Amino acid sequence: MSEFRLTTVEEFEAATARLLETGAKVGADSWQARVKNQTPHCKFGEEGICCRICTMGPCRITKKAPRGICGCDVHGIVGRNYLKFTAGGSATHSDHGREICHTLYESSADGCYKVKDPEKLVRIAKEWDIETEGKDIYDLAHEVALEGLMEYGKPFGTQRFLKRAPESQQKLWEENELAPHAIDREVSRSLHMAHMGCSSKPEALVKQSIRAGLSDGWGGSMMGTEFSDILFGTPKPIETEANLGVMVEENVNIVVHGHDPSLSEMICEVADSPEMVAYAKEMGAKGITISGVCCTSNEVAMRRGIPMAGNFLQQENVVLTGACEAIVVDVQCIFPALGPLSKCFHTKFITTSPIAQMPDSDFIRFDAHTALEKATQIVKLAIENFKNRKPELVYIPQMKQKATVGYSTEAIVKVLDGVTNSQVDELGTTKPLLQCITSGVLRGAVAMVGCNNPRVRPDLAHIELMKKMLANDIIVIASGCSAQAAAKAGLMDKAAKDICGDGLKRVCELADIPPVLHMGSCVDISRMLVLAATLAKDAGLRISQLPVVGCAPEWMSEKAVSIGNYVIGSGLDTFLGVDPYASGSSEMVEILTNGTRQWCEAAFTVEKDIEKLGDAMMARIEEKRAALGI
Ligand code: MSK
Repeated sequence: MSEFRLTTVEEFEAATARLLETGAKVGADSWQARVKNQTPHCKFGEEGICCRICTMGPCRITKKAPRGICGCDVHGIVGRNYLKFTAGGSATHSDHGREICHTLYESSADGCYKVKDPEKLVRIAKEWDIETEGKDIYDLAHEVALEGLMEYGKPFGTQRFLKRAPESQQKLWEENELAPHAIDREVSRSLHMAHMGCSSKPEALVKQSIRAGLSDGWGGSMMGTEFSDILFGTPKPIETEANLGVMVEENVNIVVHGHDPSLSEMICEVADSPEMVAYAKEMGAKGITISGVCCTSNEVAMRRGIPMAGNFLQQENVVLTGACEAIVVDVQCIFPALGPLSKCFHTKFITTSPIAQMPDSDFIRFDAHTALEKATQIVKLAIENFKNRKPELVYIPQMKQKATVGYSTEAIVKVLDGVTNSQVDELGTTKPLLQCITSGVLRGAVAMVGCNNPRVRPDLAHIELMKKMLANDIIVIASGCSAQAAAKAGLMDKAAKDICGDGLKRVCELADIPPVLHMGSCVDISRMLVLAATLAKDAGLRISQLPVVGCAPEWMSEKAVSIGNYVIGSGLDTFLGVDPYASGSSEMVEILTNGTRQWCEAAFTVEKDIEKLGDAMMARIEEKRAALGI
């Protein structure tokens, strides 16, 4: 009998409660307490009906005051807020992608950053019509990076990676004026449209939201993913572990948090060196443990098997263990609360990017030229901090699960080759996966993404929805904090096949995969776009015809709205468990949940009840199957 057992959300919560007791002893604040202080939330904000884009207001829409001072109605106000939200997310992901372009540009044979996947570099250069013959690999890297950077501001033309989509999708984008131009231009056009006295027509605002989202998904994020692969290697299946129990009491614990792998990769590289391990021993520790939180954790887990301490709402927990010598962050999803919290313990809160500067942190500026030197400084600081631990505050919940991660699109295609008996003539096709879907062995696939959020019981929706999909032979691919929720629960352990329906269980056994495939970080949702595009092309279908849907049941950030826009913009219905501050406008609700179908053949469903959300996803998958006659 297998000893496999999923970890429950109740167990996560019990561990957190124990950590909060430590927090109470030292007077630490927590997100749980701040949620209480912030409740009830502002109704106007929740419904998206407060406008503060000029100083005539702020204007709030009520029955008595149905228009703002400029005369804008509720639909225009909600639409503009939605577009600004999207633009914030698109800018953030895309700027992450730009940083990676710069890192690639700085790569050299004797520098801090090298090219680890030259085949991918050459493949992308050819895709972009860049001459590769006889070129030094670093000359080519610079050329590709420069071309990538031009995607942000080029005056003419649309995003290069759009050509990866099936022609039918490209046609839809062209016909409906959704094809994004330069990435920065789409963000800037969004802010322009949402400025006082510009667009107030919901259709126009939603269309621009989709375009700005697409410039993220098929532009900034896709470059972030692809160029990270070139620099740090394209992920392949690798074993790791997840949850707070990955921190080791006897070791120096360094937690990396944020998004950009340029920092975390270098920290891992340095911490692994014999000199640093020896130094840690000299300082009284047994060794060094690097673990991660949020997407930077996903990046190093996928490529190095670095364990995942937790996801977004566990970032305070790693400090509350009293065993974290340093939490090292770059950009995005970092609680400013980590500053004051770390002061209650011995933990060093180290910020590294001019983009995310926070009070009560040690700022050690990180860049491509000095990466090795700065990473060494950070690791040494953490090691030297080991002696400052307060033993009476140390408690690491002994809770962790095994996980197999590293399922890039390339890896998925490769592992599923073994599933069917048929000879796969052409390496790199998704035909075996298609055969599983067509035959009904798998009913379809769900892309589970996004954050966790105190608005819903954290992690519960991710885990319960995944279990439901697996039991019904729907394979799950996951990224971001959703992937970490799955890993913490044990759904990325290959033994989790035992909770799947017979068809999926068989596929997991034949391909030797877990039923939830870890596809990476938030920018790696671009991998999901490539997978969906390849499936559609190999099947001769439009993306919208595939029995595949997207789901973000606990999302919270602007980036997630941008993602939602590019996922529906690419033809995949998307199911949300949290409303995007749009419920105040009936017109906006209608467009987002139905109207967008006329432009991109997909729309959102918003449903807070997890059971109903899961049922709706399965019903949509079955509808798509029925339409295909499979
Ligand atoms: S980290 S955007 S909390 S998924 Fe990418 Fe997690 Fe959401 Fe940040």
